[in-house]
Amino acid sequence: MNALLVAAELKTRRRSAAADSSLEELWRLAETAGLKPVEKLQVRLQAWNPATLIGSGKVQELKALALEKQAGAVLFDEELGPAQQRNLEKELGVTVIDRPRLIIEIFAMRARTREGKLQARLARFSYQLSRVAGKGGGMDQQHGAIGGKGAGEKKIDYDRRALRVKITELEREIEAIRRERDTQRGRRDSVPMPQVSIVGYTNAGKSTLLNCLTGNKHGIYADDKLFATLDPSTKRVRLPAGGWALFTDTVGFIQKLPHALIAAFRATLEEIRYSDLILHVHDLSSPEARLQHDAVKATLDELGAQGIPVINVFNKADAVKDPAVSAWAPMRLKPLLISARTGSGIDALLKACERALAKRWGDYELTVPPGSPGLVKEIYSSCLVKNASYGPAGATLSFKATPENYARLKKKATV
Ligand SMILES: Nc1nc2c(ncn2[C@@H]2O[C@H](COP(=O)(O)OP(=O)(O)OP(=O)(O)O)[C@@H](O)[C@H]2O)c(=O)[nH]1
Ligand SMILES: [Mg+2]
Repeated sequence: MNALLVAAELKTRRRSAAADSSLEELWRLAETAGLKPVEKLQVRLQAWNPATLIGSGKVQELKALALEKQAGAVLFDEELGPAQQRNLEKELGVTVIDRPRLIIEIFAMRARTREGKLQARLARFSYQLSRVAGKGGGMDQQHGAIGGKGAGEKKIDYDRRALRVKITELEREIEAIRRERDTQRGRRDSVPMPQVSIVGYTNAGKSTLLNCLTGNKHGIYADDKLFATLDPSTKRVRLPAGGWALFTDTVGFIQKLPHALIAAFRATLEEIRYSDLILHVHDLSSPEARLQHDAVKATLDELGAQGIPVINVFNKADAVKDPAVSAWAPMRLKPLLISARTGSGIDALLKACERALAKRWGDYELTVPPGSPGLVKEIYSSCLVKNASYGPAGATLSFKATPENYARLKKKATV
């Protein structure tokens, strides 16, 4: 279906690069949703029109253009009020979709796991609820006799209740899946490998990076699409000194990520808060790297991940001619330039991960009595072993480990 794309801003405000990039991104979002964008318009307004966002003259222009381009949908980069959306649909005679709804629909289309699907449905219902719960403001509430409720209002009450019931059901189901995962995490923590979260703007190359780290090019799905990944995947990665860490690739972020989505994906995104280290992956080749950095930073803060150490990784270094001058990577972020495609900079990245993780790790020594090869192996896989000597009392290993892991291993060595 052909789609027209519209971004509106006030004339009183300076033309912003952010608005241009946001409209550019809407184009890609439309394609991801399976629509065929045919034209994008930037409308500059004297004032917002409460009924249709843009003025009636502009609406007529749009209508003519939609006809000419045979567009079945008009996409707005701004969030539309429920009444605005309805009025515009009536006037234009085509489907009208705003940016939050488009992103939510993409999530619903791309979710693969049960949890992902439930979360996408939850986001859709919360978004709908936020629209029927809006106070007055142009809603078609038909007030009846004084004291009684009009038919319109009763219907709104009914819709609201029905949505709340669905939302509660979905939240319960997601909570059950989440509890199951917490139990799994408990199990995972019994071999406490350090946890590293790979986060970043959508399409920055997070999944490609994880594939590169595991040496399996076709391990997880990576594609030149927005929101290629919705469901997180965790892989074991070997660090240069021989220990292992768990790296998790997760859903990407975007400017104006709808709140309903963050809320619905909270269970998935909260995993980030449990990690020992965050790799914030940037797309060095994007002219919007700076905006994207800010959007990711804001979302991380919203998720409560402020206290976790971050390594700022700038990916796709192969795609820029002179990374040092042609791209945005300020020194204060201590940028680490890599290419997940060619593998350049990956060794340095793993070393940096190891160093960052080692800060949480202390130096320990443990003697494992003879006849426990399993325990020695476990120390090698969950710690950074620096030295090992063998004597009649067993194997004496000195290593770096988290305090929790050392306590656990010590208990095993003494039973
Ligand atoms: N030139 C170049 N392209 C890369 C590099 N890393 C990833 N890409 C490409 O960038 C696109 C997006 O990569 P993904 O790994 O799917 O990105 P992502 O961050 O996981 O994206 P989402 O899951 O959609 O949020 C793909 O077409 C990759 O081939 C790189 O180092 N250099
Ligand atoms: Mg991905």
